[in-house]
Amino acid sequence: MFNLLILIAGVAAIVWVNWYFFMAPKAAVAAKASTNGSQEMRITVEGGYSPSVVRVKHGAPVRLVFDRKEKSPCSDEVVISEFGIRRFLKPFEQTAVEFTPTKPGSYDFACGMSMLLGRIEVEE
Ligand SMILES: [Cu+2]
Repeated sequence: MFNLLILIAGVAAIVWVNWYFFMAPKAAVAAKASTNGSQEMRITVEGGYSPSVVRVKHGAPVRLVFDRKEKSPCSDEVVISEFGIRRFLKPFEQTAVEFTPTKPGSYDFACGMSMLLGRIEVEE
């Protein structure tokens, strides 16, 4: 009986971990307007992107500052294909990426191997 309880708890923990990391909706964080009119967001790169979902408005320049806190080869590059961006991120440095979304939509960004994932939500 006790073993069964441990089994159930174990299965529940595994289900929760999978849900949390792969299916839970990630809250979008709105970029902040800077003095020069661009929308800025600092994204920490360490085993993933934090925040991973960034909300911006269309029609104004966006400046994403990737703050890479690791040297794992996985996050060497960041790719935002919709905006034709593929940029090398130096370990333990900040790399700014700029583009201007012209229409609303949801655009993915990822590491060079599409393992680390993020999303840019462009609103009206
Ligand atoms: Cu990768």
